[in-house]
Amino acid sequence: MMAQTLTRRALQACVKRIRESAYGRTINSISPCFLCKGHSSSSNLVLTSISIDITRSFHLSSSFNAIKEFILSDIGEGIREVQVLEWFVKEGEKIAQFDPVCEVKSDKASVTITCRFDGIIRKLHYDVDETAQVGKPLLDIEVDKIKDAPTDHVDDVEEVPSSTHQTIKGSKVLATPAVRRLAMENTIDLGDIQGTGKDGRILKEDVLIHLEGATQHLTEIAPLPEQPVPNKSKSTPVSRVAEQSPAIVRPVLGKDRTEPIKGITKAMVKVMSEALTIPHFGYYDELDLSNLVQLRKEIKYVAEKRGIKLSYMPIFIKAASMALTDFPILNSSLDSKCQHITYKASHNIGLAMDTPEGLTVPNVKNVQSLSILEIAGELNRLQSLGSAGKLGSSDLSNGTFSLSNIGTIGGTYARPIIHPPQVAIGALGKIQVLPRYDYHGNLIKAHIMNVSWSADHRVIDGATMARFSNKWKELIENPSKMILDLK
Ligand code: CAO
Repeated sequence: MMAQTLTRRALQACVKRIRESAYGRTINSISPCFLCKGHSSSSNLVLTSISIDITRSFHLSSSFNAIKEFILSDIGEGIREVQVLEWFVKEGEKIAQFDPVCEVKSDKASVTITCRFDGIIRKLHYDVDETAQVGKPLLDIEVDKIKDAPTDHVDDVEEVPSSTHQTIKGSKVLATPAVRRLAMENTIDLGDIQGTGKDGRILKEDVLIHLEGATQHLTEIAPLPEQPVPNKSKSTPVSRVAEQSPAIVRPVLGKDRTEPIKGITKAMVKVMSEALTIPHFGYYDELDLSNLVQLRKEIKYVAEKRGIKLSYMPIFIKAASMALTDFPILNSSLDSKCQHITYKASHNIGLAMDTPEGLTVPNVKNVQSLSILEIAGELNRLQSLGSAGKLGSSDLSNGTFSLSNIGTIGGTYARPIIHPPQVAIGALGKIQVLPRYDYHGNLIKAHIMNVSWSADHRVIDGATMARFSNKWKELIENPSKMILDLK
């Protein structure tokens, strides 16, 4: 069939001829989309003789000069819905392929969606803050020309699955989908990376080296200058203010506000509801951190010279990993039917992080093979990303054990909730200077911190939890003992 062998150019020529012959009659605008089957318009009459075959052989025709629905495709990680954070385009605006369209956020990470088509934005399906569904239209675009129409293969993007095209911003970047996903998960623009593979192809190693460079850069950032202490002498004494201004009782203004649960809070609802099925066993103890406080004073500046902020947390994390080596059941996961327990090879220690958007739990991977300084560098990176709301799903997934240092905010004891499918978590209280008796019965000033453990009592008994805690405590209270087993 002649029509079956039509190339795109032939189709354009054909349309041009039809347009020419239509001028001056009732039809003054014809585009290839009229060639599709079932299109109800008077122009169908003109085209009946060829429409069926052309449609069959050139299936792109249905989208020309048509309103094309831009479907929000799979972002991966089982994400089914996202919150629209910001639109970069407006209805009526022109848009080109790979232009950023909007930023969306799932309960795991933020992603910039880029356009697949050239055309004009006709409809945005969601307002900012609304929840967009994966697999449903995100916006409608009027596709303007044949060359701009979406094709079954995109020439300037190699091996791009639908799940990752969204984050690729133009240019001929050669990389496999796995590499693109790695870059996406770490919010890396592939355009910033020099590929070392064949024809400049970007390899996984290139992304990892780039990521390492970024980590290095983050850890090199100088510590924030100290906040100036307010000049108390200049402030008005409270008693005088009280004398001058009589108390005013104001009526409550405004009204109650109801808003949808979304973003990190939504993730918290899910995880915590799941955790409700776990019978939590609580175990609490007190630690004397006086030796550790002294040690950190001495090594903090050494770390600073290497561009790394060293808090207590990396030492708590490393000690936890060393204790987990002796008690692997605390670094395990339980399947949902409680039929199997998996002892995890890696110590991916999660830390509850208080971010501007709420509680999130990124994890430091493979703590068992990291030095304390390396853990500190990684923690610095996670904190920078967390405060910018840019933690990637790889940072947030596959944790095997968790610590929650609520003591940076305050408090002594807490009741931490296990992050399923993990089986244990520890909450650390505030380090306080308190009076205690030493070994010889002398009253001394001690740096005391409380720890609260929660364990899944279906698989962990109290004695195991207590022994683990004792091991961890021994290392934290006597940090010099850690040296022997440090890797
Ligand atoms: N008691 C007293 N001071 C503490 C402390 C503690 N338990 N832990 C840390 N500090 C100190 C740090 O050493 C640091 O002091 P310096 O500036 O002198 O070094 C300061 O407090 C601030 O520490 P930080 O917060 O920058 O870093 P960190 O590594 O100690 O903690 C993180 C990191 C992410 C755990 C912490 O920032 C955080 O978010 N904590 C809150 C966790 C939370 O919300 N838990 C509740 C979960 S359930 O909803």
